[in-house]
Amino acid sequence: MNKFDEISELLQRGKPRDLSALVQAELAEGTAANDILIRALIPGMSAVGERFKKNEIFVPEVLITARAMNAALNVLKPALAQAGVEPIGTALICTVKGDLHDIGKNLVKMMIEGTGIRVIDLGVDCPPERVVEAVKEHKPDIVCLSALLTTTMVYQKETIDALKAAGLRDSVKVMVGGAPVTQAFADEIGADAYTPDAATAAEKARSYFD
Ligand code: B1M
Repeated sequence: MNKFDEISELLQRGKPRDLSALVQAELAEGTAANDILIRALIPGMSAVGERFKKNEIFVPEVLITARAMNAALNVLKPALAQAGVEPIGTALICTVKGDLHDIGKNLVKMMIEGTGIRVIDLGVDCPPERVVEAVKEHKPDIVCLSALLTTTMVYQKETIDALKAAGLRDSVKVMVGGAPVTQAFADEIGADAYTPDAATAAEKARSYFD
């Protein structure tokens, strides 16, 4: 078994301590954080998703894996985020109302922080009104909305509509993403950008300051 398979295996078995130790050891040996992410952790989560879909595993097992994934992401965080100097701008990020998935959001947050943008994280299950309040309070340049469920994507639209109703829509760029989200959906709801993954989201966010 190669090192990436080993990391993926520990993730799928939901072993946060062993997983964090192995990820740390790989970083110390010079393996790139991005390789660990793309060749081990993300495929591991996809495998868990497949087994969840086929009813081979259930919510408690997926939660345990999610905890292990977040532990591994915390180990990768310093390597993914470059040491920041003065932030070039501010972004708000959240998972929309009704949606508790936070791994993708956390990853997008880390990668955007890595470009020198300060990120304020409103967490999960974030209703449109809370985003509006936070935009008033923090005056961000960008609002990032994550949705993992077909039933919660609609709150990306509702959040954009709430920003419009509050007269704040033109003060921010709205970026949307998450597994069920597409470019067509983003266009339909009037988002400024759709990006399929965290690295592209970070690139796009950075491009607003070029
Ligand atoms: Co849930 N779940 N889940 N789940 N879960 C999915 C999403 C699902 C596809 C599984 C499946 O059936 N195969 C399915 C959704 C079906 C659908 O709507 N199309 C599903 C379901 C049905 C559910 C429940 C309804 C199950 C139930 O209770 N019966 C329930 C809903 C709870 C709720 O939110 N209200 C539920 C619960 C859970 C757990 C709590 C157990 C757990 C989440 C724990 C946590 O996040 N802390 C969980 C998990 C872990 C998953 C899977 C297995 C993995 C998601 C994940 O973290 N992927 C997922 C199956 C899958 O995705 N294969 C599944 C890894 C992560 C790195 O990828 O989040 O896609 P992702 O993020 C990517 C991109 O999408 C993008 O960048 C990231 C990385 O490059 N991106 C953005 C994400 N957000 C972005 C924002 C941006 C830009 C890019 O903005 C700028």
